[in-house]
Formats: sequence, structure tokens, C-alpha cells
Amino acid sequence: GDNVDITTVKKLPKDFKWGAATAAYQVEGAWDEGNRGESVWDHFTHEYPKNVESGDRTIDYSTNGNRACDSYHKYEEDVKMLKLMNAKYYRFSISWSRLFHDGEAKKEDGKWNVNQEGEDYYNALINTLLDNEIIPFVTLYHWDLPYALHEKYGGWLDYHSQYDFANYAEYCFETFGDRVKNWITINEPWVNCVSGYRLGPGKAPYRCTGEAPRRLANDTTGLDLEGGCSYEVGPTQYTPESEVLPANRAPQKLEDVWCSHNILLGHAQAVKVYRDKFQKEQKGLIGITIDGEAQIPWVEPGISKKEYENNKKYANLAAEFRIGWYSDPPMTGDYPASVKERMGKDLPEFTKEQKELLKGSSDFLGWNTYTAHWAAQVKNEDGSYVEPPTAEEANFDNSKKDMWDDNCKGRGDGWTCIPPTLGSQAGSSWNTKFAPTIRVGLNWFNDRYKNLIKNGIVITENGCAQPNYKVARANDEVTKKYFESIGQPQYADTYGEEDIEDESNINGTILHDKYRQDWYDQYLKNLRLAYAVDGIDVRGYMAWSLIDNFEWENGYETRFGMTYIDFYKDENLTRHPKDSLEHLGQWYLENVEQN
Ligand code: PNW
Repeated sequence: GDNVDITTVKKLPKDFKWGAATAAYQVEGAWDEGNRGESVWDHFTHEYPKNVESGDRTIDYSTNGNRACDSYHKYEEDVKMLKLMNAKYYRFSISWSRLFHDGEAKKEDGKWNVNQEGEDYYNALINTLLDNEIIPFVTLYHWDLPYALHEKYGGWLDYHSQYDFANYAEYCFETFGDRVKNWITINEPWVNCVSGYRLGPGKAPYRCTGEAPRRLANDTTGLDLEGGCSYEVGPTQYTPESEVLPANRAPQKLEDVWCSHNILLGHAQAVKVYRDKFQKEQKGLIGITIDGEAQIPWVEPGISKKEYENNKKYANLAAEFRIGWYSDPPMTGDYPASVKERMGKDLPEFTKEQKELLKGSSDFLGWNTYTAHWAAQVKNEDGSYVEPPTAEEANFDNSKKDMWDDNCKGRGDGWTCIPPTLGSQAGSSWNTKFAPTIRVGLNWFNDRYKNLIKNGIVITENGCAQPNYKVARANDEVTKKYFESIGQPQYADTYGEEDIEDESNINGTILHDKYRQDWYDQYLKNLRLAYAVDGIDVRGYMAWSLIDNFEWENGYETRFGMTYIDFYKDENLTRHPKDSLEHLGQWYLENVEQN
């Protein structure tokens, strides 16, 4: 159980991949330097600046990644921060449009049409890391699609995207693969597609194709949601390679589904290129990074065994919907049966060749884990169960399906409704601290895929935004009562010390990020238990994030970093290590086998 004394179980292995993560658009800045092309994030943050939170709208880079951490010039400062946490790896991403202006990589007469300045930058970064004995862990796509491809054919909505992505990937393998041995194709397909093409205006390209922009209802962000959606795309949107769109559904409702389909194929095509042309010689690994909360079956005092068992069943269905939709194809070659059933004809099918391409296409499984969801079957107000629509109904009775969707706050949650969130509230609405989630999720993957995962699971992101102390604390009390009531007080982790984020006091509490240190301690403890007690093949952990950065639609006020930057007042963007950075450095020495 969770009460195991962590010092009595075996340590993580010597070659454990230990490090921290960032992403290009969130840290690089220099958006129009070095001949870089525009990405969808440049384009849409510029077009709709009010879709991004800002602490000071008089500063024009406060709502976009124009300057960010300026890591394009200051990457050597970032490397110094990595050393403080004893990082052996650095997970960063490559900006596709920094290398290929219009997104189209072509090789003619043995020469790529690359932007040389972009290539020089990544060579410098990679070489600096290696000089410092830090191994690059490179993400090829972290949401910054070249804008030209969005204009040309609607980006991920069109099947051509998979081939353009694979060509760009091929250039990267050929150019950097002599030194880069760890590749991630796609970061978080669900967030990219659902937040970019359905729930908007959340993430670029700000498509709002759900029933209504969901944040309208309880908007507390002060974002300007009027006019913040981009509906117009290029002439060939939703061109499926072999599928015909179902006639009975408005196509706009399916953008996230088609994005997901094409992005998974893009992953598979890139892996094929790597395996066919480079892997044998370069001897690296390539995989995909999936997001998704582990689903915890809801329990309450006095719950019957039958009801709890039912909740367990629904928790698994929810996990198949939230995670399996994306993790099954690269493992088994197809979507989960339950997702097919639930989506009916709305879900495109992979062809036989595509299934073969997808199957086993991830050498390792990357998982970004932050929080947990509570799963239970949907109930009516009188307490009776709502039955999920059958496949037939899903296809032909949209009202029933929509009713289910409404009850469940969106298709993304599939089979379940989610009771109140537990775990203390960190500094981003969806970001709650419930550390057992990492262990539950690792076990779910392990049970589901067993030996299909050839090179283990790598936690490619985990971390928190510093919360408002009062909010976090209030949720702590609820959490504590809940876990006591079900007789599992060990889960009721609370943090009782005042830790108010105070922007005005750089030397004060903001650098003493107690909440974050505690977060890492708890999640990492669960990771070590998963390895040592449950026998899960977990091979790495990348903390999110090395450095405060552009947190997408939440701007610069939501700080996930272990390094502080005063974005508005400090022109030098000086890196100030928070306590968590060296705290993790220490954790590494104590929990991972040393030579
Ligand atoms: C990840 N959710 O995004 C991304 O990979 C990072 O770029 C990002 O900065 C980080 O986590 C923190 O947000 C997520 O709603 C966005 O559950 C949303 C969710 C999860 C992860």
C-alpha cells in the first residue's frame, strides 16, 4: 500500500532518464528572428490577443510567445539551471516553422530547403547540452504547426499533414540524429486536437467547433471570447484519405476527431521513416507522448460493493476514452473497441495498412501526468443510472448522444460524469494535486499493454503551477474530510504552510516554492513505488517545467517553472532558481542508484 517506507524499497536504476522539460513556443521567443516562419500560435495570438490572459496588456509580448524566455539567445542560462537539478536529460521541442518557413521540407540534389539559421540554433543547443553531459530528449511537435499548412489545407484536419510532418521529421533525424537518440513525435494529441479544434478558443488554431465555446458559461478568466474563434480555414478542410464523412453529423463537430486521426498517422509515418532509414545506424528510440488523467473509481462512505464495482468498470471505460483513444493505436494498431462503439460512425477507421503502420510504432510510451479524474456512471437527478447510448443510438440519435455529452461535460470524458474534484487546487484550473494518479496510471498502461511496450514508460511531464495558497488550502480541507470518510486518510495530503506567490518580492516566498517541492516529493514517491513494488518498467521522469514560461492561453501568470523570471520588469530575463530545482537535484541523489 501507500504506507510503505520509501527508503526500504529498491532505488530507481542508474540509467533512469532524469530531467526537465520545456517546449519551443513557450520558451524560445525570437519569433521573427533568424528567418523563422509563422506558426499557428504566432498567428492566432497576434490575431486574438484577448484570448490570452495577461497581467499587463500594455506590454505587447504579454499575450504571446514573441519574447517568452528568450531561450533562443539565452539557452546557456537554461543549461545552468539543468545542472542545479542534476539533470541527465533535457526535453525540449523543435519549432517546425523555424526550420521550414511554410512547413514543407523537401530534399533536392541531396540538399534540404532548410532555413540555415534555424538549423544552426538547434545544433548549438544540442552541442551545448552534450558538452555539459546532458542528453537531448527532443519533441518534434509541441503544438506549433506552421501557419502556412493551416492556411493551405486546414493543418491536422487534412490527411496531407501526416506526410508533411514525416518529411520534416526525416530532415531532423538526418541532421540531428547523430547526436539525438531520444525522439518524441507528437506531444499530447488530445490537448492539441480537443483544445485546438473543439473547446476553443483555448489553444491555437482557436477552432470552436463544440456545441458552444465551453468556457463561456462559467468564465472567470476575463478572456474576451467574442470573436475569439477562427472558423475559416483553407479550401480542402477535412479531406480524409479514404473516408467519407458521415452525412448525419455536422462536420464541424468532428474536427477534433479528424485532427486526432491525422496526428496519429503523422506519428506513425515519422516512425516509419526513422525505422526505415535511420534507427539501425543511429541506434535511438522514438515514441509518442500521450496526455490524460488516470481515472479513479468514485467511492463514498457506505457505497455498496456493487456500485463500487460498477464505478470501476466505468473508470476503465473513461480511461479508454480519455487515454486509450491515443495510446492504443501506437501500441495495438487500432482504437479501443469501446471508443469505436461509443463514437459509432463519427470515428474514422484506419485502413489495414495504417493499422500495420501504427501497431508497435512507439518504442517507449511517453506519458504526461498531472492530475486525476473521478469516474462514475452518469446518474439522473433521482439517482437512477443514465445508460450510455448504444452504437446505433450514437449513430442515429444525436439528441440522446448530446444529452449524454451535456451531462458529462463534453465528449472528451466519454462514459462518466465527474464528481467534485479532490486534491488541492494548484495554480491552473485543471491542475490538482493527487499524487497516486501517477501510480494508478502506470499500472493501467502496464496491465493494458504488458510486453507491447518494449522500452518502458517515460514520464515526459509532471508538475504544477504555484497556487494561490487560500484556494489550495480550502480544497485541502475538503480532500482531507473525504479521504477520512472512506477510511483512506493516507491520500489526504495537505500542505499547511503559507506559501503565497508574491510577484513583488523576488527574494521572498516565490523562490521558496514549498508547494511545488511537496508536489514533486509525492508524485516521485508514487513513481518509485510503481517501479519497486508494482514492478512497472518506468524509465524516466521529466519535470514540467525547467523554467517559468508562456503557459499558452494562461499567459505568463501561471508559473509551472522551477526557475523564476520576472517577465515584465527584468529586461535581462534573469533566471532565478526556485528551491524546487535543487530539491529535485537532491531527490535524484537519494532515490536513483549512483555509480
Ligand atoms: C501540458 N489538461 O499541457 C503541455 O504539454 C505543456 O506545454 C503545458 O505547459 C503543461 O502541460 C502545463 O499546462 C496540458 O487540461 C494542458 O489536463 C492541459 C491539460 C494537461 C496538460
